[in-house]
Amino acid sequence: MEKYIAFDTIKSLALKIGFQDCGAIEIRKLDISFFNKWINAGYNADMQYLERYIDIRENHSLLLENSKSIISFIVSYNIEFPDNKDDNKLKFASYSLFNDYHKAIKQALYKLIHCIQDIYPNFNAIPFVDSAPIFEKVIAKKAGLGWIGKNSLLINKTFGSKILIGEIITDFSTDYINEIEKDLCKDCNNCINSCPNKSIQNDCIINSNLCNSYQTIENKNNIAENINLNNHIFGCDICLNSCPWNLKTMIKSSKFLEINPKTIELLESINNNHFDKTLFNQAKKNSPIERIKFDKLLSNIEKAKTNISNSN
Ligand code: B12
Repeated sequence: MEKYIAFDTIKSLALKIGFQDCGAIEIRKLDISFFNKWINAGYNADMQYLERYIDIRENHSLLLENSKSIISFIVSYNIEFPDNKDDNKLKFASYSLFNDYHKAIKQALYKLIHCIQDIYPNFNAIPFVDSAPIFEKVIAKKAGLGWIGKNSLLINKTFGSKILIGEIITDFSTDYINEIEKDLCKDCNNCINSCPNKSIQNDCIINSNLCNSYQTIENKNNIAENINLNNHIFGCDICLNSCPWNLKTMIKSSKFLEINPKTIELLESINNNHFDKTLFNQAKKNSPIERIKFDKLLSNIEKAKTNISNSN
């Protein structure tokens, strides 16, 4: 029997589950010379894991035997922490307002795969979110879900760039996208100009060494003196918040992302100077902030406060 599924079937199930949109491409080898240049320039900082599995980066089909297609999905998260609206307060990146998106999106993708298998029992697929050596933004762009903005993030015309990406690789063929979105950043340079550390080297090229998101989450060593956290103590949304496409979005978040009230409480108590490790431990459960240790949070807070007092 031919292993084919109509793309409309996938899309209507995905929208019902809570994804904002999806697109499909035929799985093909990628030219990763751009990535190699990025690594050779040292822009991955200490994220050595990015240097591994180059064969899979080049050829995503190695992830599933007889794979035919990658279906890319986007999930909206455009809501802020209440404290983030006040420029004088310390901030968490808005994706950490919700339960851990890796788990939430993967669960939703498994749900989708099971719904498809109810119709096509031999549908074979593996879901991925963030952690696999997959070029998620490039795949999403090729699947017609948006364009790559100057801050290197995928921007969707309807949902902006506060979107997360997940994908499934399957051995079924489907109807592939035949038109990609054109680049609508045009002459806007808001993201480039807004970064306090000038981490955007050139259109689309991020130097992680200078990115507050890297510094506050991934950097296990002391944050360099020249870095200005600009009040950000977990992740950073400065380049996203300066993007006009994030002001136009109608849907604010996917129904399967749940707000975690404990992280709101944690941020408020940090801003009121009365937080402790117990609250941190409660807040980090099923939250993106689980990625850092309590001591790292403390040193981020200290660094952000030093930056604030140096600017006064
Ligand atoms: C490493 C990483 C980081 C690093 C490096 C950031 C970076 N821009 O690469 C750090 C820690 C700094 C980071 C920060 C953030 N991240 Co991050 N990160 C990743 C990760 C794991 C890998 C990205 C990667 O491979 N980078 C290497 C560079 C070279 O590649 P690239 O930027 O993906 O691709 C560019 C080039 O390759 C080039 N290119 C041009 N033509 C072609 C053609 C081909 C064939 C190829 C291969 C490439 C290519 O264009 C691409 C776009 O610039 C992805 C998940 C994933 N598996 O993709 C998430 C991901 C990119 N991050 C995400 C998020 C949400 C963030 C933050 C917003 C979190 C926060 N609020 O703090 C910030 C945003 C900072 C920023 N402006 O990038 C989302 C982005 C969603 C979106 N809308 O695009 C992703 C996709 C995770 C997910 N599953 O949703 N991140």
